[in-house]
Amino acid sequence: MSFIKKIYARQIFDSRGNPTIEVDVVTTEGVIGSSSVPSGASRGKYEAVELRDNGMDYFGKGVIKAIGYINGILCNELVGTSVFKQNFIDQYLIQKDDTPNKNKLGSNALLGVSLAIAKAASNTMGVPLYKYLGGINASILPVPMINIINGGMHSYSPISFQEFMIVPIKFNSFSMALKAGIEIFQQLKNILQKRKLSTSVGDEGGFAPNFKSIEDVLDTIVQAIEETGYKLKEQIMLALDCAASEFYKEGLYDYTIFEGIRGSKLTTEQQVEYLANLCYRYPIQSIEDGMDQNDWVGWKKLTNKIGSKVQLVGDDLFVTNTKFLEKGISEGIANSILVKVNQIGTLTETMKTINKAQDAGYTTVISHRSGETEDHIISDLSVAFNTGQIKTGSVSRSDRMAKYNQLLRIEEKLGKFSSFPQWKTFRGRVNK
Ligand code: 2PG
Ligand code: MG
Repeated sequence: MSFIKKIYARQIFDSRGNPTIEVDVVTTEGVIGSSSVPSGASRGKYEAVELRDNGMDYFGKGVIKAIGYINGILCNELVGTSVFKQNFIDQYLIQKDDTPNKNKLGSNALLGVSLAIAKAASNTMGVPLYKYLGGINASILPVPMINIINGGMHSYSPISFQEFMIVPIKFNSFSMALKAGIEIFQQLKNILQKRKLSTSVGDEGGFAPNFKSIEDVLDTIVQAIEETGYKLKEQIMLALDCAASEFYKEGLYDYTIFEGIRGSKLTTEQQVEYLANLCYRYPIQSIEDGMDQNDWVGWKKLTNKIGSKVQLVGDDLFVTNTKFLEKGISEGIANSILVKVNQIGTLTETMKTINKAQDAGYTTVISHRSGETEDHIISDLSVAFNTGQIKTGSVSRSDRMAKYNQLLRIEEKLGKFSSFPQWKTFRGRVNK
């Protein structure tokens, strides 16, 4: 047995230079488990609440209050508990907060502790985190959805959709898939330079130039894939995160918010038609948040229209919460869920959501946040829980590369026991 001797939190800074929390759990044997907490920009309305100080410092974004809860009450009450009691500790954290959206102690305080406990436990056993959590079942490397163009809330590019991703779908290993993604990203840079467009990057490390339209972005990505010598559809598919809740205003999908006068305002029906049309014109394998988080009717229409062919991922819609996911499953809405640990606040609840989705035949995509740190825990979680897919930004900037690099280490460690699911991890249209 190994018991908690001390829990200590400090303020560190994320990839956008905003304060966040790092937690160390120290055991009676002197082992340390550390974790840090990510933060989103296009947050879902029903996510667990991130506690901020709202004071004078850091434009209100300080996390000193949340740190106070960790170093005070949570540390005092958890000292002496075994680090192997993850369920018990998570249950304690949930009850201590005792609000439906964790707004009392803050999901950032709870998550920091929950994840650091798991790290302390795996370090105590001397096994990697993916092994500690997943046992001998942990062997599937995730297919990455690589976000090479950043729009929406993640950049100043005048494009409504937040993420344009490439999906290296037909490769024999994670490392080969990543290689393809990196080469396409570099070729995309060459193309942008030739067009005299900016190659500076947005919050998730993807380029964010002044494109003419959504179609211009997609055509340019297709050009990069083809010029790199990879086969569109056969080897590389496309994926989108529309993050539509960010431009749904007064009952319309309002493209003028990000795109100015060249944008149009679409009704729910027109938005469904537009997305279906894009899937007809481009090999789009996956669309996340194509509809607003409260437009369940629109989501149903989209699912009926293209859900048998395209992976439809609920992010703001499900917020990693079984309550919303259950509604989606029972109403036949979407067919996939984005999983973000800080949307729900504890490791146990994250696991429950993944299990529920997998039981219902929904695909699962583990995801970073736009504000990240060097912590690469989501890579371990993707292998431990067999999510099959990961979304962790572009292939630039260390906050994003940390996750890919950790997956390379895991792949190396698993050796011949690792597998890469290719198209099997997706639902719907795939060129096999
Ligand atoms: C998303 C995420 C991550 P954010 O919408 O899927 O890409 O963005 O962390 O800003 O909510
Ligand atoms: Mg999203």
